[in-house]
Amino acid sequence: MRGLQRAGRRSNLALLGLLLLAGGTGVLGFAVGTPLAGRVVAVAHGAAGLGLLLLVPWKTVVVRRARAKPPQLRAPSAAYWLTGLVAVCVLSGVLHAAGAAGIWATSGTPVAALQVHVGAAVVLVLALVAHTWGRHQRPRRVDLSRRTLLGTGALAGGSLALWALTEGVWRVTGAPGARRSGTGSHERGTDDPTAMPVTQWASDTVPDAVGTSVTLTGGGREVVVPVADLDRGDAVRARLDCTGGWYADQDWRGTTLARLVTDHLGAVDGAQCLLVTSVTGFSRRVPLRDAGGTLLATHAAGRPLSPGHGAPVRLVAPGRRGVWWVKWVDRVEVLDSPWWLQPPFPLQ
Ligand SMILES: Nc1nc2c(c(=O)[nH]1)N[C@H]1C(S)=C(S)[C@@H](COP(=O)(O)O)O[C@H]1N2
Ligand SMILES: [Mo]
Repeated sequence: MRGLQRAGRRSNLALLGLLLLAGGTGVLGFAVGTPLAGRVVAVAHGAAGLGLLLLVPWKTVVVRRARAKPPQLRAPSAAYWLTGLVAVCVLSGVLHAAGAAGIWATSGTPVAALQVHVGAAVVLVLALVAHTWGRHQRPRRVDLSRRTLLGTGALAGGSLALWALTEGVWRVTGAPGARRSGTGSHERGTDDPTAMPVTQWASDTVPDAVGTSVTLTGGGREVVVPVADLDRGDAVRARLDCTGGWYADQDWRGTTLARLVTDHLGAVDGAQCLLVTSVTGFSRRVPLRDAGGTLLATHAAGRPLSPGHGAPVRLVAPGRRGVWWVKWVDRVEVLDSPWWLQPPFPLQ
């Protein structure tokens, strides 16, 4: 009985650990944009999610045992809800990874599986908090025992093996999943902006009217720069990688933020970051050190931007996720406060 209890406690902790890891890497995955960091986070996320499947047999024992207790001591049917939610999360995650996301797409934006995944995950977090509330497990000596460490290692190894197995399946079957980027995104519309999805972060919409200039402020000065003066031939090939699960590589053209500021304002005392704001109010603060590689782009693949993609001018922030690539830029402000003084993700 003791052994069973300990096994139950251990599988509960392992379950919670994997869920926290899956949730944490899920959120982090939205923030990383570079190939290596994206890869590490995406692998950890996939392995943690699939590792949950390895715990199913053990958790079944725990739940069965709870059922055998008098009703007032039983885990409520929350267990079934949680199991269902985890199943939906894992299944939609695997479907997205495989590349089956487009199946449910109705509006041309093939992100449905991922939306189901994120939606179910949010509900799962709430349900999990409700379920574990009052079931505090105080850390015990045994948690650091050799056996526990071995068990943790076995679970980690098994999870990674499961993840590798799915990747192998995509390769052997030729599923689109085999061609995903390091962050886990599927390619859509590289070198063809017309085939690239038009995506908004949350509640923003394509504006009816946009300006024909960008207002630049800093050091107590204000300059209105006509859009026509923004095509300075600064070019960069960069990947727009949306957290909705797709990416596209394009040749972008316009002017770097560094050149914009130098040309029109010169040196600005105490400058720390550049606040780039859309006509819609959507904004991001870009660190000054990135200004040389960040573009105000007027063209993609040699053609002027389409309205959906941010015409007449948008931000191109290489190495950062799509959510940083402010569309329909209206204002650029040189600020003497740090770039990280902003919510990690926009609120609109
Ligand atoms: N003004 C504004 N800019 C925005 C967004 C937005 O909602 N509003 N969404 C961002 C997100 S999440 C992405 S992925 C890209 C999508 O660019 P696209 O529609 O040109 O593909 O724009 C970014 N720029
Ligand atoms: Mo996005």
